[in-house]
Amino acid sequence: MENTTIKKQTIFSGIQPSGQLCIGNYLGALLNWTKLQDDYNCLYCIVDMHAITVRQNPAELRRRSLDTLALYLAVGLEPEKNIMFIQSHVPAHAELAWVLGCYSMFGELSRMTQFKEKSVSNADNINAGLFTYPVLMAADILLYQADLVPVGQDQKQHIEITRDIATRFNSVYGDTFKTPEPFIPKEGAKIMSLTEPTKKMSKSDLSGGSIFLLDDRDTIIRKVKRAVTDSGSEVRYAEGKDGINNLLTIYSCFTGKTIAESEKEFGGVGYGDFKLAVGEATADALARIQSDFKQYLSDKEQLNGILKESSERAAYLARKTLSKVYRKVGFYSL
Ligand code: AQP
Repeated sequence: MENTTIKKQTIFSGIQPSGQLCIGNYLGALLNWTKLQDDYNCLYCIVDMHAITVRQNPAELRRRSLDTLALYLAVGLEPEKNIMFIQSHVPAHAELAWVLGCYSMFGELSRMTQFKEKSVSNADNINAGLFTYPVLMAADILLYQADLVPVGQDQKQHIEITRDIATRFNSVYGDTFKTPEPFIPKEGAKIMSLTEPTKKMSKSDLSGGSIFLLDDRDTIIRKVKRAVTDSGSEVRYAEGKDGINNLLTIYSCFTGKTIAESEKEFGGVGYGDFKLAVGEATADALARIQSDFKQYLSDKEQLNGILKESSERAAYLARKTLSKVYRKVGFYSL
């Protein structure tokens, strides 16, 4: 019989524990991850080293790192199928980032949209880590020779620079890194703020524009009711209707319906009733995640066990790439 065994491809992605996770993180990243766990070798990281590029409260950062793992589990990521670990537990990330920093150009890092945006929102703390964020992200991905990186649209530029850094390194030293591809969901790739629908929803926005995965039902419905829409009255996906487009996207993602089906369902329905339906669909979906989250969080020993085993597996894989890189650049080894 013909051998049809095909080696599974590797996937790497991560989320910063820089705030409560929002439905942007869920629909743009986590939901997509759960669909990949059977067919790929998946590594899902909690990127605490990235998080400190913006000032964090230490106690909260520590707590949120564990909350994030409990959320990974609550959305359906299984520890047997995925390596789920905390970035700072695997020192190879920082080590490779230093080397790659020497193959990353000031000009290309200056062009990163996230750096420009975060320089505005953190004008009092435009630190070097914020600037070299994409280099650390490149290290995260390249360490595991990832084939695919499932991210929201906002991270596409960072995958492109990762590819450029890998190609540059490979052209000097020969084949060392696999050049990864971004893997962006068709729907939910960019969930927008409810209060400013031209801006992406973000976990660090506390002004009411973001729905957090742990928000209670009333809060979710109240936030959606207050969502900015337009002066029209038709629930239709169209140019210039950013608020309605965003709500339609959220509704379709949570109900599994297409945008066209959702438009049809709300034909002739006013914005008020539509918003209520979006709020309820969101709250229903999140209620299931929240109850599982509480259960996982109550067993700290289990969470620590997963982190320990996963970081050992990740460190083993990372070390292989790092040793190769150190040899190629000429570091003396004992
Ligand atoms: N609004 C969004 N729509 C779709 N996907 C999104 N992602 C984030 N926001 C949206 C995706 O979530 C993953 C993790 O993001 P991150 O933690 O690396 O940081 P981020 O992109 O900077 O997310 P936030 O929520 O905006 O964090 P803060 O507020 O701390 O800066 C990524 O795959 C991202 O694409």
